[in-house]
Amino acid sequence: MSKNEIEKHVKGESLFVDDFTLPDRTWFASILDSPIAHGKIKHINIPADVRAFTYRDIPGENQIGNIIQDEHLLAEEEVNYIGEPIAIVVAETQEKAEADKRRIEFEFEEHEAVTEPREAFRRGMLIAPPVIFSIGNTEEAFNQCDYVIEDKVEIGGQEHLYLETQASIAIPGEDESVKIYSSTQSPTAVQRATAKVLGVAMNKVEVDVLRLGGGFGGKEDQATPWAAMCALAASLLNKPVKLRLSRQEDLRMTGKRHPYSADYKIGLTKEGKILAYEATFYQNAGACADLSTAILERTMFHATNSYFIPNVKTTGISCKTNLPPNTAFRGFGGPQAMFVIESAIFKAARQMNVEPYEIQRKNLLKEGDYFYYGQKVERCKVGKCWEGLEKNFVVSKKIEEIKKFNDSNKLFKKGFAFIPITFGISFTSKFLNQASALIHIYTDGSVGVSTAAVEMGQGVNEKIRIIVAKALGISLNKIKMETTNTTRAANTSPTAASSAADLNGNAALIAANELKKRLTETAGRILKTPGENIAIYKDKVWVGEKSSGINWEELVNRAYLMRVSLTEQAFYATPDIHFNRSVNKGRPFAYHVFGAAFVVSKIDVLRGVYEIEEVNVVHDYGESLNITIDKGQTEGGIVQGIGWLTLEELAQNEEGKLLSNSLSTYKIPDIYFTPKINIHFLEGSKNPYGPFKSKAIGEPPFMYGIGAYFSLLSAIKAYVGNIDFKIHSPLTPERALSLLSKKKLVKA
Ligand code: MTE
Ligand code: QUE
Ligand code: MOS
Repeated sequence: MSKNEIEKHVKGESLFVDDFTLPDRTWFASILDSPIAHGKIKHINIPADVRAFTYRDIPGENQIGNIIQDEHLLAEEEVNYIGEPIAIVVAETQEKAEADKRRIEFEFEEHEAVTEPREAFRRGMLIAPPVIFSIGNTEEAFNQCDYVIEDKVEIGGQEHLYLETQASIAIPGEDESVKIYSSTQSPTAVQRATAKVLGVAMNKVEVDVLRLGGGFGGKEDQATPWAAMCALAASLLNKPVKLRLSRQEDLRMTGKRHPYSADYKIGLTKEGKILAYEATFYQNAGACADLSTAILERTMFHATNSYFIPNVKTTGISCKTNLPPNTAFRGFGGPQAMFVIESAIFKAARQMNVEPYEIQRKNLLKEGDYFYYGQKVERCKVGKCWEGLEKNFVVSKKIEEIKKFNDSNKLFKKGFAFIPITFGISFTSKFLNQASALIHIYTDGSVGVSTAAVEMGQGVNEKIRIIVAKALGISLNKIKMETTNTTRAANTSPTAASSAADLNGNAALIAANELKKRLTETAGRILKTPGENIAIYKDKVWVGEKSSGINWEELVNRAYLMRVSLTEQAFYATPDIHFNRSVNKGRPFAYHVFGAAFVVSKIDVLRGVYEIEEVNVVHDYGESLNITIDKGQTEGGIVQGIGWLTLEELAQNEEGKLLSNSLSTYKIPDIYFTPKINIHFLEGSKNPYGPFKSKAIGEPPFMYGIGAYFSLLSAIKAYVGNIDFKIHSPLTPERALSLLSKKKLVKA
């Protein structure tokens, strides 16, 4: 019997890297990191009795950059952010490694640090040349508009705060090989970077991943350095080495969701039709590229959220600053883009003296429209989801009640906001849209499935088990998901872009269908009837409607004796996707996920403290593989999205030092802050690109959190009146209070 993840988590039986039994003679590593954001290392003095490795000890290349080769594993002469790794200190115990680290003396020459993206842009510090996406002619269109609104938006970053910090164990083997246990979303990225650093071939590096205690994008590119440092130390010492960051180290040294600063210009007719939209996104990339360019590109794709706009021009600028390299985080740049257009609509509504939802509804995407990057809008469900809010939650009545509440309450005000979402599914780098699966059926009928998918709490393993069980016609408990291992699934794409269940599930489905076909033919041979008369379901072999008396275990064992292969490997590559970067047009996404939410909030006007009361959602799941998992992903995403725009504030001082460097200064939503979440599963959606017509779920619900921000602004407006606000996220209680204080108090 194989248990599912939830059961193991609840019973405390799930293992994480820190729980693994260590081999004898394992040493422990601690990382010496830069205390300054920008400068030169003048000298480092490592005492003779301290074991430490610097870039000089690297046998291969000191380079771990993925998309752009601009990231050292260990700093050479220059440091570019606080927390940049300089040396790996190793000892027989963790305590000794840390004590030894404190005995290392160093001297720096400090240079000026830049932490703001617009400042970096002014100085020409860019990760890559700016990118422009456009359609139509915005300048001409603005001339035809009755309203044109221009403004700036400031968007904060976000700490991933996965429960399990970055961790890895490396065990050296014979012939220059190394085996790495890593908490990574991208086993192949770890394998490739480690091979490069060690100067060995990729087949010398085996990476194994059991599960992650959360990733959220923070272990896509950024699990790599820790695994590579661990492997480097293991290889140089010829001993197993464990490296696990403490929470404070993890907060200090790893990158976060990108903060953005943006300019926009939106033009509308007096009827509320959006005719033109321009936006410039200044992305705060941090000190190296990491995945920033791919993230910025997704920002461009989602610039118009769920709206059809005929004239659009967006500019994306990835700015290099002296902060840890910012990285993937649920939504991958999409949420920032959607926040900017929602800000523009909020401001336009103020100017036009209408509710934002009137503009939102009037401009929703319709079947057959085109996204401004050239993709046709197909199987569009956003209008259905929006209408579903009234049908399922009678939101018009909720709005009436909110108005009544505000009329009769002075010290508390309620607000509401609608938020539609449209999120493209596929990696926008086409080559990443591939996956493989390897299925073994053992002679006792039990099944082992390996794919490239990494389980990180999102339920991908359970979804793949469900797919294989359905396809083979056997019960779930016969199927075990194996670890994600580079020797069983090679050249893996990261588990990311919400695509892991689609890509790996489709690969597993192909493999399972092939095995099923083979076993059906085998049963036909045994029962002396053509294969097409045979069916396998409920763990039994059936001839037509009648049980054949042969069960799954017996069939498998007979097949083995008849020398029929009980193993299948399969490959899946998403069809129908393409994108031409010379014109920035194409069909980058296999499909889109749609949804709409209505968010109610309440604010204490004297204190600025608030509550998000309820989030009502109609979401398009396709045909859900598992309703419990999909509901959990929706709820988790919503709470994480609300946290990003409300409580979670990353504070740095001008020298680039993280001030919100512990959980007492960085606040995330807890169970008391979590709103009531009501979810309606949209009916009648079938996704031709998903296994068993399902849809991806991991990232899209995060963006319902945007509704919480504008719901709070609506509550603040109910108190201060229709005055102008600066849009600056997160809307912490402090910031809310400062907006509330703008009320002009008239003396009686
Ligand atoms: N859910 C949990 N519990 N833990 C996670 O780390 N990561 C999110 C999302 N949901 C995450 C999660 C992110 S960023 C992505 S891209 C998807 O899960 C990835 O998994 P999927 O492709 O299987 O949906
Ligand atoms: C969404 C994603 C990713 C993405 C594009 C998306 C992602 C990712 C990459 C990427 C791109 C180019 C590379 C590379 C990775 O693109 O997670 O190694 O060379 O890693 O739309 O989630
Ligand atoms: Mo998710 S940000 O694509 O790991």
